[in-house]
Amino acid sequence: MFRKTRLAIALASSLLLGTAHADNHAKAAPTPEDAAAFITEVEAWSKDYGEYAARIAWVEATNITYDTNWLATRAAAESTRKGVEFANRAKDFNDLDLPADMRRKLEKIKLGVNLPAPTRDGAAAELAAINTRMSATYATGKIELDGEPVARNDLEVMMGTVRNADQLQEIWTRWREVPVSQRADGGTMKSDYAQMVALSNEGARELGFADVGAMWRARYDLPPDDFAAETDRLWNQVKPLYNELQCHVRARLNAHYGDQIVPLDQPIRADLLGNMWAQSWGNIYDLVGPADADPGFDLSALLLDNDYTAEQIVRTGEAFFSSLGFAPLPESFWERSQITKPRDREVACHASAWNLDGQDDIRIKMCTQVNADDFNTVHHELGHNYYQRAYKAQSPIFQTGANGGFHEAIGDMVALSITPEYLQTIGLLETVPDAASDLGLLMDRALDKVAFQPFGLLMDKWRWQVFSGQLSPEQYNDGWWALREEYQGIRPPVARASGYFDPGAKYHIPNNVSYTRYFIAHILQFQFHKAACDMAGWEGPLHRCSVYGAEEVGARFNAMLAMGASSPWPDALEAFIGTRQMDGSAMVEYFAPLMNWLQEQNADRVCGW
Ligand code: X8Z
Ligand code: ZN
Repeated sequence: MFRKTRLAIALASSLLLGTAHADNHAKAAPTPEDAAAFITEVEAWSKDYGEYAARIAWVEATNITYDTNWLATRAAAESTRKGVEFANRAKDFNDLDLPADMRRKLEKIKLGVNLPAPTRDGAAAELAAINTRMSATYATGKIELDGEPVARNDLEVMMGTVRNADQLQEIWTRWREVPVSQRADGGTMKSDYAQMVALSNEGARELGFADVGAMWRARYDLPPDDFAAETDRLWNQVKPLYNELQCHVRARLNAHYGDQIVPLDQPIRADLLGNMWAQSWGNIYDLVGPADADPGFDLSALLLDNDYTAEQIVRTGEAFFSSLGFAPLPESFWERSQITKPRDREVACHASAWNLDGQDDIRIKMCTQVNADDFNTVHHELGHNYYQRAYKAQSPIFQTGANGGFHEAIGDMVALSITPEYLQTIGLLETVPDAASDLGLLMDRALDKVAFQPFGLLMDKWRWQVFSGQLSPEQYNDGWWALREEYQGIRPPVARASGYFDPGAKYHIPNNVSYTRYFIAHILQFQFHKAACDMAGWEGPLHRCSVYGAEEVGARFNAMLAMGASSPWPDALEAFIGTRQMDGSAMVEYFAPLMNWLQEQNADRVCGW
């Protein structure tokens, strides 16, 4: 089908050029040598243009101006145009019998463009301009509280510290005005988003996919429908635990805020959960933690009491990886990273990790604040950097995670080893709480990790519905809240008119970063952690296990990381933990004592929403 389209386009342009007569004989069937030459061409272009585009993207993300947006748009358009061309050409080799390695590279090339543009003239540039605009709107959108401008970064922190429901509602609603505020040209992030969906779907269909959602789901070495079913299977493993947690948290918020604000038969108000997106709830531990099992310390407070700086947090993260046997970060990491927010310019504060040259020029870009959330995020980002460096010897086509979930799980696995015992080892905590505090420690983790899972899943469920056309632009917001209610059991603090675009208030939507990767990562990191603790000979409860200093774990870990995406992900999983299946039971096992406690707490409560 697509082949026909391409031939038709080629024919039309050769007619225009008046050269139709010269090309009239049939093209010779491609050979394995042609395929090898094609792959070499893609690899060389990816390495060369990839570095150029990455440096432009870095300059833009760390200094957002008219000109850097212009440059970033140019480079993104060219990357898309070329990526789509390669994806199309890769299909020429569909019928060839090729070695597995070459076949895998060709399949990766077909899936290589995040958002494909149609091949017609100007489409890639138009799509790139839309994406730059959405991204810049998210990063730089201005928000005022009481008539004063407030940094977005500070608002995110306030959602975790403020305990006044009216003030929380105010911050929450202001944040969500950005995606619908009108530019001088009359457009909004919402109108851009709808245009982006139409254009990229057109591109995906030209490439032979049903829509962009199907293309994203195809990146997991499984047929797209099987992958969606796999995520549902994993969710069903964890859902009973989430439902108990939601029920308990609602009851405790009810005790704090009263029946008016937290009615016991309703989903929970999304602004009361300690996070701008209600995606992880660790910041309300003080309201919902078990009273008689307090671990007796608060990581944010410990960092402040010990005068930690942002850079020290990063050095601490590096030291953990060094203890596993990884080489120190290069000097250039320290010279070139953006660790704290610059005062004098606009930047994209959302944390990310980069490899600029496909080799050793690794960096993080953060607006690090000294608190527990960012302590974890630093480990998360460094995980990306160590993975990038570990697979640098692979072909550029394989320089990525075994699947997206692996990339997001590396640093998180390490952060699961931030136990009280570990904090004592590095001199942050004086006294390790005894076993009586275990429920508190588990609750703290569950508020971050278990609470996250339905959000991790629904972000892309929403996008799958949007890309498939099940949700029209008029239905974007209602469809979003239907999923938020169904999966998370939360609701907006005030009724949301359908004209709003609340999904656009979350970084990964305007930036088109697929999100199932984080859901998968939350499953995988517990599998990794359990296996790593076994390797290290740990015999106690999993939440007390830290693999700090376990070089034998580091060696096995590195074996998986060095593979990049060169083999299907079950091979990578097997290289590290010896099994080939993703499985939520490691997460369930980790939280089993908490599950028992939650069930007791909820025994006389009416759960559900
Ligand atoms: O976006 C991130 C990282 C960068 S890959 C900071 N995360 C998701 C989020 O913030 O929504 C990490 C957890 C989920
Ligand atoms: Zn990440």
